[in-house]
Amino acid sequence: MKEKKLELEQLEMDRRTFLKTTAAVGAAGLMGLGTAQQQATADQVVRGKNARLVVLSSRPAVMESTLELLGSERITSKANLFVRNNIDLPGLNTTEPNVQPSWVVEVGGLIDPPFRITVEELLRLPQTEVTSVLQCSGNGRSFFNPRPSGNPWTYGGVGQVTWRGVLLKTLLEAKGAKLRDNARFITMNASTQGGALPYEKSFPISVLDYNSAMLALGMNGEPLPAVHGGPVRLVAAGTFGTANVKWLSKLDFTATESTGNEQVPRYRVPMLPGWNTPILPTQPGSRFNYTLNNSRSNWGANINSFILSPLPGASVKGRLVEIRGVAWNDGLAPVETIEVSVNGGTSWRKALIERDHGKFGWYQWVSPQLLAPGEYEVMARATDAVGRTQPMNGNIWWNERGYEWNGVMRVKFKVT
Ligand SMILES: Nc1nc2c(c(=O)[nH]1)N[C@H]1C(S)=C(S)[C@@H](COP(=O)(O)O)O[C@H]1N2
Ligand SMILES: [Mo]
Repeated sequence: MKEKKLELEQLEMDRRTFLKTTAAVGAAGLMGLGTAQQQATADQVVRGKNARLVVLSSRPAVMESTLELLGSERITSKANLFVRNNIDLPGLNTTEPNVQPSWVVEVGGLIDPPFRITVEELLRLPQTEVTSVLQCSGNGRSFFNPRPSGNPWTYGGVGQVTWRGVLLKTLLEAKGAKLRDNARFITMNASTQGGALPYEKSFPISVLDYNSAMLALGMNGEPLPAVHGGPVRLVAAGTFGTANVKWLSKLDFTATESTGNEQVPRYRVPMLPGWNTPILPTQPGSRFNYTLNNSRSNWGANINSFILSPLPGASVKGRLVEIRGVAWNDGLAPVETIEVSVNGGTSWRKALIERDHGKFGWYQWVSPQLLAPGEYEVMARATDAVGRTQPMNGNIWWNERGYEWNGVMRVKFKVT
């Protein structure tokens, strides 16, 4: 028990040191990519991005948003949305649309008949809108101890956007295409145009029913920005970013999941096979030999919540302090409660859910607290209708590649 507590304190110290260092030199300095002066700013790496995004890598482009920016808008604007490219695609590093009406998506595999469809044709089919949280499964990686390798995301690898496109179901209906009985997975490929390597990912076919899986052509009321996958991207609401394949060129219905590098060993957590069952705990610092059978892909997003106000280190006026934030999950069950503690977890109080954006979006919550002048640390913990909740110590789910962090967030601030 004592050991656990120490571990927690150590984790918290690492986190604080990390946040301080990050603020001082920029995450790029930590990655050894160069000094803060040499590092290009987000708007220089991707045209149209807010310069305040934190660049984690400039080639390929990887950048995260900040708690402040996430708290400043209900729907994350294209300027403030994180970017995660596995491949350097300089020609697509812009938030402008990628206008290519004759772009083709090939749909095949275990489907009759297979077909090809252009972006122009997709735009003529019935369009659906869904607001959902897009999050990199590596978000929060830098809070794991010991720190796994990979981009050192803090909290900014996430955003809430409104997608517009053609539901896969609608598309199959429009084409009169029927799945064969042995179709179990949707396996997607990104375009290899511009010399890009193939990016191949699979989803279990159940995303068709639960996740509003669509070929997205628009984001936040505009054509899909080039850097976010324009002209067409697969979006399966409620799932982690990784399988939401940008620049989609091929979609196959398959009996098994892809064995490509992006499916295994990358983007997996140790566990028994299945949809969104808990991660198998592994010893922090240990190695794990990922196979399709002893691990699963990052699929449904695990439940999480962020405190967006006050910001870490803020000084706010008492006595009435409104703690604000967001919570979300995979959309399979509603987020029911967000509990807030301002005394280190001794007591918790239910926050009020002020607004939601549908089952795949953020639940915005507020917790009014009467606080005398002093120093505080606030925590928030979300729980959904089937009892899924966040661990107090996110490190219990430590995994070699640092995915799916959802530990309870702690924010220190001052009341004057
Ligand atoms: N073609 C392609 N699709 C991709 C990726 C990629 O590198 N190439 N990265 C994936 C990952 S890991 C994430 S988190 C999301 C990020 O989406 P964004 O860059 O639009 O924010 O895209 C996913 N789709
Ligand atoms: Mo990701």
